[in-house]
Amino acid sequence: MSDELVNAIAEMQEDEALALVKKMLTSGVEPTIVLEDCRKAMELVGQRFEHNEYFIPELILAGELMKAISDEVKPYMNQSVDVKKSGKVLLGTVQGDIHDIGKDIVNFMLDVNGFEVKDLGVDVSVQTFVDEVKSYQPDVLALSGFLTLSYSSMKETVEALKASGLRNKVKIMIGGGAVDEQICTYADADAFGKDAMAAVALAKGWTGG
Ligand code: B12
Repeated sequence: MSDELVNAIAEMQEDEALALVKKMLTSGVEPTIVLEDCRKAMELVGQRFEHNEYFIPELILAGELMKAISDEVKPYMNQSVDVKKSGKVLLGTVQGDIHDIGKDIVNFMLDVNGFEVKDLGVDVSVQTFVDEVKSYQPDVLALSGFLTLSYSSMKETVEALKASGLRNKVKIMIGGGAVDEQICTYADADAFGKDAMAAVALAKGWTGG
């Protein structure tokens, strides 16, 4: 069934994809498997975009479809994990970047795993992150970014926190798209996570949650 879902999403067959997701979830397939299929499908969409087979409208459609699927998956995640608030996470997509599908998955995975999450949305300015770290006092700051240009926004955000004397008060994790260890070193974050489960594992590791 998995390949079917990957293909339906990548081919923009919206109704078929949603029907398959519902069928998988009601027949007991783990929600994380559905999300992994979505990730594979988005990789295909990205490749087709790079090869000029897909254009911006397809990216938008894929984005909307991912959001609809996330809404289907969310209630199943809630059922599968025990809820106890174990720390505060401040989350946002960095300046210049409006990709939020991955961030939203990170948000709900942290939420269902017991974290209080404040989501600042997309294209969040460096100053907003600094102000919010000051007032919300999160245990963890989670920066998301999918564009190459987001790496410098991540670095600038960390630098601004250092300049404000807040850097040592918060653990910083970064993620999204092609973010890796190298970007983590470049931005001087504490860790990077390749997916939402990694985000949860990092946050738990830091808060003892
Ligand atoms: C959908 C999409 C869009 C949609 C976004 C809709 C939305 N609401 O988010 C729209 C149409 C708006 C869009 C716009 C653009 N896009 Co776009 N987009 C994509 C696409 C196809 C999928 C991204 C996605 O959502 N994937 C699904 C999620 C679930 O993926 P995921 O990485 O597995 O997510 C996990 C991890 O990233 C991790 N994670 C995420 N955040 C965090 C944070 C932390 C702290 C941690 C630990 C983990 C973590 O957890 C997630 C869940 O498990 C990608 C291609 C791709 N393969 O990624 C291109 C892609 C990212 N886009 C690209 C481009 C170029 C653009 C545009 C510049 C196009 C244009 N010319 O206008 C604009 C940029 C607008 C802007 N300023 O941001 C390029 C980026 C190239 C680059 N290196 O800079 C890509 C890679 C496509 C490509 N191959 O060329 N895009």
